[in-house]
Amino acid sequence: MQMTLRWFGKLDPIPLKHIRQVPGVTGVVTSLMHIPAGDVWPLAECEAMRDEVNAAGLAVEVIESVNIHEDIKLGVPERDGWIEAYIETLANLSKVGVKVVCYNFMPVLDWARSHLFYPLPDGSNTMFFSRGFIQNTTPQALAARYAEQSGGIDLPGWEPERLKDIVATIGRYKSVSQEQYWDNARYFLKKVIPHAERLGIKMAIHPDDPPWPLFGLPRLINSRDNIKRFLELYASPNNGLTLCTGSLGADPGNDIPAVIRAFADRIHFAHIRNLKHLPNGDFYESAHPTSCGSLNMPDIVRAFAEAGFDGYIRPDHGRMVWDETGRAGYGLYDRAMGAAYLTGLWEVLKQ
Ligand SMILES: [Mn+2]
Repeated sequence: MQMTLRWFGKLDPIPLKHIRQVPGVTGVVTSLMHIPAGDVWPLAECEAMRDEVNAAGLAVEVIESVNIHEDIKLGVPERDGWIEAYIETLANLSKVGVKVVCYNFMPVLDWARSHLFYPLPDGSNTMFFSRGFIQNTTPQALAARYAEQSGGIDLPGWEPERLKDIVATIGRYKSVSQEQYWDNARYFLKKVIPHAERLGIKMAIHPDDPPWPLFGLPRLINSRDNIKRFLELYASPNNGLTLCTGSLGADPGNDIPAVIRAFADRIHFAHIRNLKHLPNGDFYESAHPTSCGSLNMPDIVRAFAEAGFDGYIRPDHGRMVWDETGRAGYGLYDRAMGAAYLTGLWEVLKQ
């Protein structure tokens, strides 16, 4: 297991030297967030990213995310050009030592929450998902709400360039059925995975967050059965999974340790965090320890340890504690506590 933290490059208020001081963390997971989805990541920028991280004594072997252009997800003829660009980005990343690329195949919207800074009784705040709120809002209203709440920081998956045509983009999906969406994913994998194999890059798809449909859009990666179906679309170790306990775990019907055991040889990267289910189906992102949420964290880490997992992990989102401000879900303090907690579990379970 190699412990990492996500870092947002020049857009991140947290300096690499602080991440370097979190015990057990040997690398960061990062991306070139300023490059619009679909455009090639220039080699020079990939090299500069690697050099900056390495100079801080950290590795950068996992990228999160290389976003997929909507034309690929929609399956329109223009997709071939975007797929070629995607492969070129993978080639440039392989040249700077990247081993794993985390990505998602969610239409238009990445993750969604109703609240970015929901206050908890202990005085911390966290991201919250209210089913009632989301059912009664629109994507535009949600984007405006994030813009207002996020303190001027671009959120991954809710970048302004992605949102400027949000209504029109969602409209384009009206003619894409769930089965057509599976076909579009298969088309992408068939074109990209042979190159990932050649380049030594393991593709690791992130589950849909939350793992149920939003605004009538299709969903792929939300259950054990659908993960199996996705991995079988292209049988290769390079067609793999990012196991995100918080995303899959938002559905209490998903048995996370069982999913880990079922697909261990295809899991290249893991986001390990806890969340708290509320009786009405809402949830919030809790502190990492078992006592704070609804997931049994030793059971999850044990499933990885027993499978001989040697990939990358990171604590996922954290709460904002100790008056820290910054990017929702990505303060330093609570994620550092999460990393230390997971490192402790790992030490015990590997004995
Ligand atoms: Mn995740």
